[in-house]
Amino acid sequence: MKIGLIAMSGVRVRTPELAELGITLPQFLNRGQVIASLPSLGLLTVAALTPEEHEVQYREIAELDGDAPLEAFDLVAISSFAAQIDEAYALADRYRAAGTPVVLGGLHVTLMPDEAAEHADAVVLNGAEGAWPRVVEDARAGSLAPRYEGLRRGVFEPEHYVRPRFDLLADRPYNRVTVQTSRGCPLNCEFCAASLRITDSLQQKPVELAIEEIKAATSQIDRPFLELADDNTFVNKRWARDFVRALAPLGVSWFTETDVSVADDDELLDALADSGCRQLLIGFESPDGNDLGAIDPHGFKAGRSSRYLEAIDKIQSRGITVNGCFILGLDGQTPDVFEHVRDFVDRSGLIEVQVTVQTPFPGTPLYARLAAAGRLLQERFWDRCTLFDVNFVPSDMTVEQLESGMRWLFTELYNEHEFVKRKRRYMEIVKQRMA
Ligand code: B12
Repeated sequence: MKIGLIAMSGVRVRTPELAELGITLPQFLNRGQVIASLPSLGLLTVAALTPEEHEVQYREIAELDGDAPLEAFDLVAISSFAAQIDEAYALADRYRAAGTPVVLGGLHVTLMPDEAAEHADAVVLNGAEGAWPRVVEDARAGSLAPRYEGLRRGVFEPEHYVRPRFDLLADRPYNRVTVQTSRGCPLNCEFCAASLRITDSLQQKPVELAIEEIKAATSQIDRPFLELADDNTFVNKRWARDFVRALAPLGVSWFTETDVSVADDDELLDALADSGCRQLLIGFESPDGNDLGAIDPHGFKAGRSSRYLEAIDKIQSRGITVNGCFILGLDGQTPDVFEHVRDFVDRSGLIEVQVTVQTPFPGTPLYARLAAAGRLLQERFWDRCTLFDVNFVPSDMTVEQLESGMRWLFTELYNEHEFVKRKRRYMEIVKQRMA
């Protein structure tokens, strides 16, 4: 069979005022373009799980063109997150109308399988591992089942693990590549709609496997930049130290997402500095720490918030920038929060900042809680699951206050003057440390 693997790969903001800001604020736009060039690691994994006798073609669609002729395949597999799922469904409907069987999978499909099943011959829940070879066999035999369940644990065990088909990226003009070293995260934040939702517990790749994969992923790219597609890379500090030391000799520049406890481990921080790590993205969520409530079920972030500044300093003084993330619209936040975030960023020396709005992704505990309280603006708003569009009624401000406050904060943080100021301050911190 000739199998088409199609990734919906756009970036999205629906609220027009914010979309315009994105276009006019250079720093914000640049980051958007960099991120938008990341491939679908999910489908590269599906490709690797495909028995060799079948041909696979990997495609990315950023903007759906409903009139474009359909490329001919014997089987189509589509991956999308919530924001582009309606486009994925529209494409699936077109293929099915043309007689081509369609399989849908990924995070959103796992969380909303009944909805997805209306647009597919088969849906795959959880990881493709443990399911995809059966799907292909059944499709070849013309007997697809409506639903398959892939693995929620053991995905990196030798009997299930496959190395994603990075060779399918050979001709791409981008130097960014992703590798996943773990799936899941013990923090279990209420809002999380990432790999935590397709795993029962943290799944960690053995160090050697992760390193071999990184070598494969970076080998065919000129000056590669590696982004780890993990939810929280350094949960296990012993694993982290071993991994980072093994990564250093590869000479790759890299980035990952983790929690603030990375700053508790000086040995790890020193190893990170020597390993080519350029930036850590850390979810601080709130500058105050007293408004985290249900989003922080174990009180992990609230308990550490008084030491955020110290943590940022410890990391950045080693020459690794911190991209600090803050969520706006949390319960208990009043309109003061926008100034609080701006002031915190000012005091912290953070060089990069990511502010997003609390987003009730379908299938998450946050969605269930806000729906039960009648606080969702619409019941179905998947195309607005962008992390920038407001979809719920905040507890202590109006929707309009949240939207306009976000716009204000965007212009305060993402402008050339502020960026240069933050960069200078960062250079000072690094210089002091070196002295
Ligand atoms: C890389 C990335 C991107 C790339 C995606 C490239 C692509 N086409 O896949 C780009 C930059 C384009 C992107 C865009 C966006 N992203 Co993004 N992105 C990520 C990131 C960093 C890593 C994802 C990844 O590679 N995971 C590793 C792979 C192996 O896992 P996986 O995709 O789940 O695949 C496994 C299973 O799900 C399954 N599977 C997946 N697809 C399929 C398909 C089939 C047929 C089958 C059988 C199985 C299967 O098998 C795979 C192997 O087990 C995550 C954050 C994170 N740390 O995970 C956010 C994340 C996925 N993104 C997110 C968001 C919100 C966005 C944007 C809306 C941002 C914006 N404002 O534009 C857009 C939406 C794009 C869309 N298509 O809807 C959210 C999504 C939440 C959700 N449930 O929808 C995440 C979780 C981040 C977050 N903060 O919450 N993103």
